[in-house]
Amino acid sequence: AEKAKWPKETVDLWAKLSKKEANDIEAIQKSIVHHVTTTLARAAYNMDNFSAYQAVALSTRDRLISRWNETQGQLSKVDPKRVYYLSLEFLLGRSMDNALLNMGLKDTYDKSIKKLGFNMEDVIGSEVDAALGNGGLGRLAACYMDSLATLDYPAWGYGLRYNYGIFQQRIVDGYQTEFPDYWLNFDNPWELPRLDISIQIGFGGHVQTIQDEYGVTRHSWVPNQSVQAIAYDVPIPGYDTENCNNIRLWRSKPTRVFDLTSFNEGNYEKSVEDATNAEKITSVLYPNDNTMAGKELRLKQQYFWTAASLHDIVRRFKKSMREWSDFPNQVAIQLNDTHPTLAIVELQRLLVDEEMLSWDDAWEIVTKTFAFTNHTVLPEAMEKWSVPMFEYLLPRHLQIIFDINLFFLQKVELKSPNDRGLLNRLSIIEEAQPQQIRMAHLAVVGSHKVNGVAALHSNLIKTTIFKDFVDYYGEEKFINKTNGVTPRRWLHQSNPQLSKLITETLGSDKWLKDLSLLKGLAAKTGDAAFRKKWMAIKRANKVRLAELIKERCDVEVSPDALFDVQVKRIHEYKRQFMNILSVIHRYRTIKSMTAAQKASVQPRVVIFGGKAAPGYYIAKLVIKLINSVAAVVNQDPAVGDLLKVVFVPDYNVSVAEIICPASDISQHISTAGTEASGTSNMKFVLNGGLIIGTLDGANVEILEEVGEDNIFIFGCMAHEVEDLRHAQRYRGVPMDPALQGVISAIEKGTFEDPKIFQPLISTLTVGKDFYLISADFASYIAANQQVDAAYKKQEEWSKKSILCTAHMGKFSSDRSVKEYAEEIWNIKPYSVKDEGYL
Ligand code: B1H
Repeated sequence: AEKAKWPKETVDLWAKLSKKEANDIEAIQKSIVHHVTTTLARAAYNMDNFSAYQAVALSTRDRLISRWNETQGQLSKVDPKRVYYLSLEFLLGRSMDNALLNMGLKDTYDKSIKKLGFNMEDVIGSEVDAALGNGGLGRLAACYMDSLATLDYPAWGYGLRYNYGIFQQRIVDGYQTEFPDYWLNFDNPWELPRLDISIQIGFGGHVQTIQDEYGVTRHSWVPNQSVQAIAYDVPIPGYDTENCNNIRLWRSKPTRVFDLTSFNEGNYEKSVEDATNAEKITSVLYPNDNTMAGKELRLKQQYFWTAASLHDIVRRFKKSMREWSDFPNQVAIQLNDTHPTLAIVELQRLLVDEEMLSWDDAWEIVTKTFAFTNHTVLPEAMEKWSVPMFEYLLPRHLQIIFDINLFFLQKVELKSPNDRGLLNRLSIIEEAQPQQIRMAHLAVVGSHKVNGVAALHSNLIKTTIFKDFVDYYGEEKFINKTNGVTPRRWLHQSNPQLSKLITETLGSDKWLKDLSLLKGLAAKTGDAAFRKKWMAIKRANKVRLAELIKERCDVEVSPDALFDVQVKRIHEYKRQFMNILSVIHRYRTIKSMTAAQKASVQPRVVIFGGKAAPGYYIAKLVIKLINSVAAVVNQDPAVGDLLKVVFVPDYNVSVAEIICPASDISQHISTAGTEASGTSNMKFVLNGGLIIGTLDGANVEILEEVGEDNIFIFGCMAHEVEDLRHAQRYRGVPMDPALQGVISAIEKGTFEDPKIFQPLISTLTVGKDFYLISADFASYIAANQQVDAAYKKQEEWSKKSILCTAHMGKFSSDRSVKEYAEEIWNIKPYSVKDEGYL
C-alpha cells in the first residue's frame, strides 16, 4: 500500500539498496569485520573465539533474515494454506553450523574466517545450545521444522521463549546436580525480537451472561489479570532452497496497566509484585520427560502460549477477508501432544463469544482445523487438570469444556444408549475428588485426526487408551505417522566425513533430500577398499568421542574397543538400570576368568548419558549406581581395557552430535510397549551403528528395514507384557539367577555402601518388577554376547554397518512430514521465487 504511493525514484532507490547480500569471500569477510567493529564494538586485536562466533553469527543472521523476509513476504501475498505446529518444546541445539550448511555457505564462511585468523570448529564450538526441550518430543519438533522448510511447506512453529532451558547437569560425588541454564546470558543472535507484536492475555475473573438483541444467550469472559505476550521469531532455513520458515516463541511481560485488580485497589506494591509474576510465566521449561507435574504455573504457560498463538493465527486469517467457513481451508493446527490442547477451547471461545458464530458452526471449524499427535501411553504422563484450579484461572474455558463434553456424550448416548460405563470411560471429565479434566480425551474429541508416532505405538493406543474412541469414531480417525530425523543435522552436519564419502560413492548429494537413495550403498558391501574407508571414518569419530570422554570424565578409553552407548533421558521404562546390571554381570564374569580366557574377551566401552527429572528419585539413583560401578571397574587392574564404564555429564543436542557418529552398538531396550517410538535409534543406525533393542517403538520398523542380520533383538514382546506381570505377581516366578548374582554383589558392597542402592534394588522384588528386568535379563545377556561375537568379525561387521545406513531411507523426517502434509494437513509446497524482496 505504501509502496504504491511512493514516487518512482524512491521505489527504485529502495530496490537498488535492498539487494540481497553477496556471498563471495570478500563480501562475507566485510560483513564479519563490520559486525566486529560496529555491532560488537571490538577491535581485531582483542578478539577471542566467542566474539568471533558472535560476529560470524551476526553475519549469518543477516543472510537468514533476507531469506526469511523474502519467504514471508511472498507467502503473505500468495496466502496458501499453512500448518501451525504447536509445541511446548523446540530442542534446536546449536544454529550456526546448521544454518551455514542449509544455506550452502559453510565452505565460503570456512575460507573467509580462516583468512581472518579463526578456525571454524572453534567458532562453532563457542555457541551455546538452545535447549528449550526435554528429549525426543522437543527434538522431533526441531527435526520437523527442518524438513518443513526443506520441502518448501508453508509452516510456522509456535512455542515459548523460556529464559531457562533444560537444566545443566553436573555429577557431584556420583550424583546428578542441577544448575540453571541461563542461555540468554549473551544475546541470542538466532532470534528476531518483534517488540511491535504484543498480545494481551487474560486470566481469572468471571463470566458475564447476556441476552443479545435476538434473545440468544451470549457469554463473555471478564478476566481480572492480564499479561502481554511478545513475539520472538527464530528463522528456520531449509536445505538447498531459498525458503525460510519461522518459529514464533512468546515471552511474557507485564501489561503497561499493571494488574487490573491491584491497580484498581491502588495497591502499588502488590501491582509491582504482579508485574514480576507476569514475567515468571515464560521463565522456565518444566524438566519432566514423560511425566506430568500438574503445577498451576504450567497451566498458565499452556494457556498463555495457545491464546497468543491463536490470536496471531486468527489475525493473519482475518486479513484475507474470507468467510469463517474457509478457516480450515487456510489453517491446519497440529497439537504436539496434549500440551496445547487448550487451543481447541480457545478457538471455540473466540468463534462463539467474540465472532458470534453458532456453537455448531464454530465446532465444525474447530474440529476440521486441529489434529493431535499422541507420544506416550505411560499413565504418569497423561495430562489431567483439577477442575477447581482450572476454573479459578480459566472460568469461561471450563464452561466450554463442560459443553463440549455434554454435546459429545449426548451423541455417544444416541449411538450406545444406557451404557453408563462407556460414558464414564469416554468422558472428558474424570469423576474423582476433585474432578479432573482429561486433556487427551479433549484432544481426541476436538481433532479430525489422531496419530501415534510408530506403527506399534499407533496400534497400541487404538487398543488401550483410545479403544472406546475407536469404537465410537471408527478406525479412520486413528492413524500412524512414524517419526523421522533430519539427515541434514544427524548425518551431514554431525558426520561430515561420512557424508562426503556417501556423496562420492553415490555420485551426488541428492540423497540429502531423498534419503531412500542411500540404498545405493548396499552394492558397496563387497568392495573391500570402500569398507576400509567406511570403518576408518567410524574410528575417527570414536577418537573424537574418546577425547570428549577424557575431557568430561577423565577416563582414557581405547577407540579400538567396541563402543556401546545408551544416551537418553533416564527413566525406569528405558531400563538404564538393566544395562548397568548387565555391565556388573560382565565385570564379574571377567573377574572370574583365567588370563587365557581373558585373551578372547571383546573389549568394550560402555557409555551412558542423560538427565533425570530433578524430582525423580529412582532415576537419580540409577545415575549414582552407574558412577559407582564406573569408579570400581575403571580402576580394576584385573579388567584393564576389557571393560570401561563412563557417564558423560550434561547430555544434550551438541553432545549427541559427537556421540551418534561414534557408536558401534547402541541400546534401545525399553520394556516392550513403553517407548512410543524413540528417535535416537534412527540417528545411530543412520550413522552406521548397529542397535541392540527390544521389539518396541520404531525398533520394530528398523528391524523390518535392515533385516534381522543387522540388528540385535531380544526380550519379550508388547502383547506378552501383561501376562508376564501377572505371572510374576501371582505365581511367584523366581528371579533370574544371573540377576540374583548381580544383586548379591551390590548388596555385598562391591560398589560403595549398599544401603544407598536399596531403594533401587527393591524395584526388582519379585512381583514388583514392573519393567520386567528379570524376565528379559537372560535374553539381554545373550544378545550382548552375540554383539561381542559379531564385532570380532570386523569384515562382516563393516558390511552390517554399511547395510544399516543403506536401509535408513524411511526414517528421514522428510518422509514423516510429507505424510502429515498430504494425509492430515492438506497443504502444498510453495517455493520462493527469486524476485528480490521488495
Ligand atoms: C515423549 C513425552 C513427553 N513422549 C510429557 N512423551 C512431557 C511427555 O513435559 N512433559 O509434560 C514431556 C515429554 N515425550 C517421547 O516422544 C517418547 O517417549 C519417545 O518415544 C518419542 O520418540 C518422542 C517423539 O515422538
